[in-house]
Amino acid sequence: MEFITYAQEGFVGTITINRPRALNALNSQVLEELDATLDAVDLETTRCLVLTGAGEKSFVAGADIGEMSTLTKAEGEAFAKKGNDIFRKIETFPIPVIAAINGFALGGGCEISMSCDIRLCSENAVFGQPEVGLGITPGFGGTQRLARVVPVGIAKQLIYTARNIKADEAYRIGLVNAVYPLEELLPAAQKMAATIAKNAPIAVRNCKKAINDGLQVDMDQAIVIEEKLFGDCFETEDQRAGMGNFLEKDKSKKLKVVPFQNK
Ligand code: CO8
Repeated sequence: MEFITYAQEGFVGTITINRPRALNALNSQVLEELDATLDAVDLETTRCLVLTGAGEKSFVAGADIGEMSTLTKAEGEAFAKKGNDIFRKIETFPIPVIAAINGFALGGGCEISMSCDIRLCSENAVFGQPEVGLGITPGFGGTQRLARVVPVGIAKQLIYTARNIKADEAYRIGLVNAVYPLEELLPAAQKMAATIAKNAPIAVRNCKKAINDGLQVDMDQAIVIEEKLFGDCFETEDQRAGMGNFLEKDKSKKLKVVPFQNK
């Protein structure tokens, strides 16, 4: 791979978009390599992912403007679909994905971060959907996900004005969960991922699925989704070990040593 690196430590995988000379802008090759990297994640041994950008300046400065500049209508639609399919793969990935946003998160950069479960950023992070200034709409899910992550009026203001915001404002509007000094960002994201990875992996996966799927339907259907995924946990070793630990007051049997068990 030329533009993506993958590193595994314990149960945590870190994906780095590595095209710093173009501020990690997403061209077709980056997207294809990212797709292949996600497909190659070993879900038997990986319980949480961290997604970040190479360098100290940019997470992802958007889709590649040079590549987009000559697209026809049909090619524009196809390029949007290519990004959307991969971002949706991240959003529905079986395990949690934490975005460690280390600088510019503009256009497609803000959009890819919003397909992640949790967003943490550095103090130098800058967010925005500058597309209308380029004569296009956000095309990698920005019109849909920003309006679901922050209040709809705030999303519309950011998209219509194409104004960039800094980390403190992103935190204030709820676009990110926390802001760190740059050098602390990746360790903090990996520490959070390791904390998630200590918990029962099937239960964590089922929580992600319950939240994601439940948000797509009304509350009556949503609680049925939750009930089913809750029930499924009672077929896992982790449920027996986790509750057994509590009842026996025996802390020696940690969930993290219970082998991953596919239903
Ligand atoms: N695409 C391609 N190249 C980029 C991009 C980008 N989005 N962003 C930066 N680069 C390149 C620059 O061209 C430059 O390359 P070179 O050194 O060869 O000239 C290099 O990265 C460094 O950039 P700058 O010199 O501009 O660095 P500055 O520190 O001066 O500025 C900025 C940093 C402010 C981030 C500036 O680079 C910038 O404004 N970049 C563009 C940001 C932007 O508008 N992003 C949104 C793009 S549109 C989008 O993402 C739509 C997504 C949906 C697509 C739907 C498909 C149809």
